[in-house]
Amino acid sequence: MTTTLACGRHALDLSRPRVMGILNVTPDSFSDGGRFFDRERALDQARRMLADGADLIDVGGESTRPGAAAVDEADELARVIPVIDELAREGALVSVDTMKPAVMRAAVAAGAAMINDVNALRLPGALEAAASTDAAVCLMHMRGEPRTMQDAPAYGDVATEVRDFLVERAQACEALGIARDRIVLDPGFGFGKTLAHNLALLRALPELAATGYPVLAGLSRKSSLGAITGRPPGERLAGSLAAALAAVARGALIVRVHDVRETVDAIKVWTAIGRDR
Ligand code: 7PJ
Repeated sequence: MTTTLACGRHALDLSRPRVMGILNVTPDSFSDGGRFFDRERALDQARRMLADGADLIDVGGESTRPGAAAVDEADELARVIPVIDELAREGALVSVDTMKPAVMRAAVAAGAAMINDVNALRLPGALEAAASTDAAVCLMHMRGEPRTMQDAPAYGDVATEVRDFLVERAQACEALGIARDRIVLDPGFGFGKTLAHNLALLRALPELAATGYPVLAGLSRKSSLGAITGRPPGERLAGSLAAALAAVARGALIVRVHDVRETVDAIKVWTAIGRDR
């Protein structure tokens, strides 16, 4: 089966796994260089990830890490729109990581070709905002909200609950006119999940892929890898590569990562070995 994801003016060929580079456009707490400095730093990092083989760049201006506070809409727009505009002008396939309908619309108007929503378009107006564009949408499962989601999350059968939720959200998208070939599903590793939940979701990834929607997996540097290895975020590269390959081997077609160069190499080797699958 060959899958092509319709992303606005781009068509992303998913006949092999693709790498999404993570670009956080948040104020640098170690500098007082202001917005221009933050923007140039972000653009440099995005260009480096593209040169390293990233297929798309996920631009985010709101931290959704466990415990993070919400960001004001005007601040989020001011952070992400200039960066999206410039990267799209340079020809990159740009994704916007946001929950807010107004940011989705402005980002697509500035050239974003994918809307990546950790909230699966559940905020009022988000479904309609996405449907008003021709961008792809990544629907991610999250239990609760970032501020409190790691407070004792509990499930019956986590893989089934996550899959059923995502298929229901995909159907809600299709009902509003978002074509099936624009939809990506993501189990949302670390978003209201314990280590055991994350491992169960990874093992069950083939069942999510069997829905027929392309699957995106984001495990890069996440705390589950820290729990397994005892390493802080900056030392989780090896764990992140193992997790990315495990996800790809179980059917993920896009991996969302910080370390693009290393992940691209790992997937190239994995793909070469598996050519005759
Ligand atoms: C994810 C995301 C993820 C998608 C973040 C982090 C936390 N979007 N945004 N999937 N994670 N689709 O990168 O550690 O797993 S922010």
